[in-house]
Parts: sequence; C-alpha cells; structure tokens
Amino acid sequence: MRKAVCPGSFDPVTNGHLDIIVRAASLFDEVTVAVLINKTKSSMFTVDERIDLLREVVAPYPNVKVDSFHGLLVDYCQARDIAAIVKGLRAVSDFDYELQMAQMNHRLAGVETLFVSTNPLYSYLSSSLLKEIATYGGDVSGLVPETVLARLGERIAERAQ
Ligand code: COD
Repeated sequence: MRKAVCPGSFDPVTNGHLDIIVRAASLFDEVTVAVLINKTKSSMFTVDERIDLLREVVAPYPNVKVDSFHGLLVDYCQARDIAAIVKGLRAVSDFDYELQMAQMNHRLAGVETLFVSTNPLYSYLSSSLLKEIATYGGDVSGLVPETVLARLGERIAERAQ
C-alpha cells in the first residue's frame, strides 16, 4: 500500500491545506493528515479541536485519516511505514525552508518529500494570515471550509469577551 503523510499545524485547516490533502489522496492509497503537537507554540485551536475540524472536512475522502504526532516527523513515518511526505509549495519564500527540511528528512530516514504546486486561488493563504484578518473583522469566507469559518467566528467572539 502506498502511504503518505501531510504534516502541519493546521491552526486551523484552510482551503489551501485541503487542496493539497485532496490531491495527495488521489495519488496515494492512504493519506494521513498529521497535526504537530507543539507545546511551545501558542495556537488558536487545541490539537483536539484541530483534529476534529480536519476530520469533518476530510470526511468525504475515505482514504484520508487524521492523527497527531510529536517529535520528529520521520520517526512518525518510519513507525507507520510511510514513505512519502506531501507538502504544498506556495511561493519561492516557502522553498528554502521546505527544501532544507526535505533534504534533512531524506538524510535522517530516506523519507521522500513530494511538493505539490499550490492552487493559485490559495497561494497567498496561510493559517496565521487568516487568523489575523478574521480577528480584525476581515472577510475570510471562501478561504476556509464553512465549518471552520463558523468555529473561527465563535473562537474570536469567545476571546473578545
Ligand atoms: N496552499 C498550499 N499548501 C499550503 C498552504 C496553501 N495556502 N498553506 C499551507 N500549506 C501546506 C504546506 O505544505 C505546509 O507545509 C503545510 O500545508 C502545513 O502548513 P501549516 O502552516 O499548517 O504547518 P507548519 O508549516 O507549521 O508545519 C510544519 C511541520 C509540522 C510540517 C514541520 O515543522 C515538521 O515537520 N515538524 C516536525 C518536527 C521535525 O521533524 N522537524 C525536523 C524537520 S527536518
């Protein structure tokens, strides 16, 4: 079985992430969306909340599952016999760091990284920019799945109280 992982913070999942996940799912038998547990990074949604949102949005794709991980991504891959990491490349600004990680992951464990070119509709989109715009009342509809849009609005309202 050809297995791949789409790793990330997904705080929260955007349509840019989803586009990459769905395209990976058309290339591999099984795709795991793996949410990094990073206790040092402040986040808008807890890991469990991010997983729940991801599970909702990938529900239509039977070969996609959602999990979390901590530590090195290659250790997660090796433990589950996952040979490939799939990443989206938005712009040249992504390239240097992504290349560095891809080469390091290959050196560490022989795990390959496949880069999927971002859908131009979402090439300027990141979770952090999305949260900033939404927090200041900007319109982010169309950039995230409807369920995420609703949760984002609720979380911003909770924080404002
Ligand atoms: N369009 C297309 N793809 C996108 C978009 C978009 N608009 N936005 C994000 N993506 C893709 C990118 O491929 C990105 O890498 C991925 O989605 C996840 O994005 P984020 O922002 O949710 O997550 P990051 O960038 O914080 O995730 C970083 C990792 C968790 C992948 C990385 O830090 C990691 O692998 N950490 C594990 C520890 C480790 O192994 N470190 C050593 C690495 S050599």
